[in-house]
Amino acid sequence: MQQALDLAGQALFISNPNPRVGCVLVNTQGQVIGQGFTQQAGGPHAEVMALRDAAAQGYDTRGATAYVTLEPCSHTGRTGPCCNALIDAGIAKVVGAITDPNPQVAGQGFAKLRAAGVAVEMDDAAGAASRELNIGFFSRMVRGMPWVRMKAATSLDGVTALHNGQSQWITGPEARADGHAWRARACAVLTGIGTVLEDNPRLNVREVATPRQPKVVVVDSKLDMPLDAHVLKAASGCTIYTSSTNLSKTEALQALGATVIAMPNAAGKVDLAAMLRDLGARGTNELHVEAGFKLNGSFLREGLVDELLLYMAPKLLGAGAMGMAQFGPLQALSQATPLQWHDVARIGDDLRIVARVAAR
Ligand code: AOF
Ligand code: ZN
Repeated sequence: MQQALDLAGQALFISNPNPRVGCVLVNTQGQVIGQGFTQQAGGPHAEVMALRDAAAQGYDTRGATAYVTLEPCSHTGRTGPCCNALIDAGIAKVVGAITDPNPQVAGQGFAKLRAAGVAVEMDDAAGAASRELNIGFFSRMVRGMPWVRMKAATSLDGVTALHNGQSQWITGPEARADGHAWRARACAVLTGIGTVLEDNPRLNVREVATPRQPKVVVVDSKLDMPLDAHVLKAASGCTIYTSSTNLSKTEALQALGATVIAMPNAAGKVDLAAMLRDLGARGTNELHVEAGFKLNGSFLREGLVDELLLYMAPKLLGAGAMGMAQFGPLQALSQATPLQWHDVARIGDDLRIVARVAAR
């Protein structure tokens, strides 16, 4: 099962919005006869890849055990049901890590296997690892919203930019490259119009090799997006959430290939919670937020952030500078956003902290 989990990890940049799944086939002599992991969306699932691997090597799969990091699917989506493929191949036993939260599967895969006489066992420890690897997929399936990961690069005293806006570069090249790997695993990278106007970022993945680029999402209340902004050329497309009804600007952006979605709240800003539900409905598992002070503050104030990905440089930038998010001022320490350390690592000269917002 550990081998299957390692294989699932190889789908990290590849399978979105499908979950990252690995499968290992072991015959009655205890020999590994096939391995596979989920391919790009619309491509074969892990089980089919493992069965093909076994067939390519001339192995007989009858009587074998399949270790799978997610319940084999029972439905026909873009591909056929893996359950049927396993049954047809004569697999005798399936060890599954966790039930597929997709309502189209949700236990029916295991039931179908059992009904066909296949023994089914669960490996709950592996289930926790599989869930963690697919935190965005589970979030989308269970909550209808992506897993929101907010990235920031700060000094040790939490400064993201000087009073004059200067912010490049607080952290070092290793942290920058690492940040691109987190972009690569996301279904979409989100920023605000302020960042687009200030930095004209591309928000694509450059520092690591990836077969697919994340979508780019911009929160742009008034449709201030310049028609020559880099984000409009995003390889996987650019989606703009707005509260503006300016038809000519909307049409100009659409003519450039952008998707423009009006989602206003009562205050005339973009309704961020509704936007997240819409992104969920559009198949966004992990949403990587790389925004400025104001939009970060709105996300945090509205309780919409699941995880902080913080790179901290060993330097102090002092007063008069900007923090990572504008919210507050709080009146009591009890109003703090409680976090839990999830992971701490040293990346080059910087610290990388992954902290999760604790349930209040
Ligand atoms: C599996 N093995 O490796 C993965 C599964 O549109 P489709 O046909 O690709 O189906 C996508 C759904 O299949 C996805 O939402 C999830 O429920 C399941 N993913 N299932 O048996 C796999 N990646
Ligand atoms: Zn499947």
